[in-house]
Amino acid sequence: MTDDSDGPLSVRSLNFDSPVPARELMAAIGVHPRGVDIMAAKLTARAIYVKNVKAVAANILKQEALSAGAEAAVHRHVINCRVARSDALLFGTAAALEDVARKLVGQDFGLDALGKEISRVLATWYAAPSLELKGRTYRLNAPLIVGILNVTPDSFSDGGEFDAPRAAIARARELLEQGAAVVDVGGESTRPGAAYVSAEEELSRVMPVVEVLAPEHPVSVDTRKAAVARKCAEAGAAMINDVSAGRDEPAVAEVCAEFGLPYVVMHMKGTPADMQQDPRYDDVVGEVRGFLAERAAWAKARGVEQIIVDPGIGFGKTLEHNLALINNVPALADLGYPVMVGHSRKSFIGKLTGAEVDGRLAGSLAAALVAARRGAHILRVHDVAATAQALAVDAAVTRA
Ligand code: HH2
Repeated sequence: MTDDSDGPLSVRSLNFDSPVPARELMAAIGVHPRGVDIMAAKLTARAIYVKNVKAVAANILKQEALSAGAEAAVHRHVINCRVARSDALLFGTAAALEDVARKLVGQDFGLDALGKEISRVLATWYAAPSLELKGRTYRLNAPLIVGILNVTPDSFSDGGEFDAPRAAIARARELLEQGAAVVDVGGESTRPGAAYVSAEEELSRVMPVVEVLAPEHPVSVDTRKAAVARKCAEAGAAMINDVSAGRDEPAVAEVCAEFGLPYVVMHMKGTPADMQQDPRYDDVVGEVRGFLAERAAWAKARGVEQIIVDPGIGFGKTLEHNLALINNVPALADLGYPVMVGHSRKSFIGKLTGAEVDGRLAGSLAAALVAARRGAHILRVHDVAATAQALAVDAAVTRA
């Protein structure tokens, strides 16, 4: 192709999964640095799901969205107020959505609060949270890997493999060398149908490992029990991972507050004993998000400073629920807390592919990459080396 100028004129398609190459290209074109900032916000379209807006407010939302160059899809009877309320799908470039939020602030009919909430959500899209573990700060703009170490006789994947302390400690060191930032030590299996373990029994399993590792390395402890959390915190544990989110023993949160430890609150419907008996939700993403927001606020009110939220893949969820939660990590990340995803080797991969537990590596890596691209900040995995490699290649290719 040519025009009347000197060189050939050409056109080609680009893909910008990450804004980094686009910014670099704009700089190479010679765009003013301020222009790069302004235009980067117009690069990709994103969507926000607004639930339960009054019809009058939905009409205004639609008008403001259109005038900002965005869109708001609302119920067709909003225009004549034949419905009292409507959900809205608001979408456009980040720049346009910011404009919509600004225009809503100060308006009636609940639009002021909506505008402020949209602004808050938009801010979470750009600022990666950070996590402080044993005095070291991790900026979570790339996923942190948490390696799983179950010192149990009955965990679904590695049960019985590492229940002797020496084997467990060696395995932990291996996970750290392979790229885990943290090792999550668990002394009670929470697989579906698992039996309850006493605090004494759990302590006898985890303490020999935590006592050796925690003084040197970031160790997380996967426990629902305050007595276990406390002893491990005293031994130097860096984080507490509570699959009951403080509902079994609220004092777990107090231990985290007292020792200044990050606290993982995970969603589970029911208990490990009954959670897989016909779990039902009207809106799984909305309900899990609401639960995590409530538990995070609860932990914060008890003085916990660092909170991590986790949708609890496989904990009271069908295959469809698990898939929806992994695909909708953005709906969890916009709560403003780091999001952990624990998909590794779980049964949803078996249900999709027919693979047995020890044949689920490829499926686990695929889920890890999708979760990471959707904005998961922490991945809890068994296969650390393979996950680190997959993430490194994914990050390098999308930045090229
Ligand atoms: N999954 C398991 C255990 N603890 N903690 C968080 N935060 N998120 C999870 O998804 C999660 C978790 C279950 O997996 P695993 O530890 O491999 O098995 P088991 O519970 O049988 O020990």
